[in-house]
Amino acid sequence: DFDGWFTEVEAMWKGQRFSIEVEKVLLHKKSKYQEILVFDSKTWGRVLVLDGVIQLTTKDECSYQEMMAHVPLFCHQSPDRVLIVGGGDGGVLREVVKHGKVSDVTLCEIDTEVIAAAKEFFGDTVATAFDDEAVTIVVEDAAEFLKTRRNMFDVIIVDSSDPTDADAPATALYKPAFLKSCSDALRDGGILCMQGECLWLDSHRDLVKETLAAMRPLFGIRDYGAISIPTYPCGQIGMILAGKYDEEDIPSLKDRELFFRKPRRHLDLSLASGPLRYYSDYVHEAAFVLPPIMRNSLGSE
Ligand code: AAT
Repeated sequence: DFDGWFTEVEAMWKGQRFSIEVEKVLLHKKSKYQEILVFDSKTWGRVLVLDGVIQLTTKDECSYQEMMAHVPLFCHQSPDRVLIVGGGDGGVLREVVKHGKVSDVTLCEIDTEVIAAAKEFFGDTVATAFDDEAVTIVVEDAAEFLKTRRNMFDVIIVDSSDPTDADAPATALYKPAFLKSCSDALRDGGILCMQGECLWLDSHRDLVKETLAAMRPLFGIRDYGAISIPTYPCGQIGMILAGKYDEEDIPSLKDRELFFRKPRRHLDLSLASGPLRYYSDYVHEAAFVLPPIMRNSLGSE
């Protein structure tokens, strides 16, 4: 039934299909947790697919990976210890290690075979920082890993796949218990940045609203920023951001509303291994300028 095209079909975005023309399949196997597919495409570079859902193409991955890393890191005054949840392809990790201030990055990925596939097929593009001396890799379900961690991290980036069904590995990461674990694992003033799905899709928008509501008692400040990415569903994904502050820490409502919307620090590009392709100060600020249809769909948030 293979006609030279990969087509993403998924119940979370029923009624639509996105296809990419395949040049060559490089890997197709089942791991303990999911089906892993890597192929070279005709026009989007090399592609990683998990359980039928596109995780990245080398042509547009820069937008998601750079924003998920740099928006929370530049909102933090002095990020020292960072946790990446998921992200086994190494792309967010590649961005985090560009920050000289970060002395310690832990990546907690459930599926060792995703890391292996990333090293083998994306070693010179995406999986470039696994050997950095600041990096510790943990192969574990992050929902379990975080249960026992307290006041450890300045920034937690949840670069997870979608909670496509009850058994999907990422489903636990969108539950209130996991958000509570993240809050406990952050130091005061710490920042959580979660893969924020797509506001054009009803199922995703409901999930974003539920997540923001569940964050309310745990995090004094919350926000949503949008990212353009052609090969994710509908071409848009978001970041759900939350700050571990008490309301008394930042008494002004305006200051809380604006907290994430301007970078507090700037990347010294001479320290970075190469220029950034998507993130800039302007793009950081622009991510939070949501069109009314999106801002309104988030309700009171
Ligand atoms: N960096 C862009 C790609 C991702 S990767 C998502 C990763 O999260 C996968 O490698 C998956 O194995 C891992 N993962 C899923 N559940 C868990 C868990 N419970 N603990 C640790 N790691 C987990 C994101 C793509 C977004 C797709 C948007 N449609």
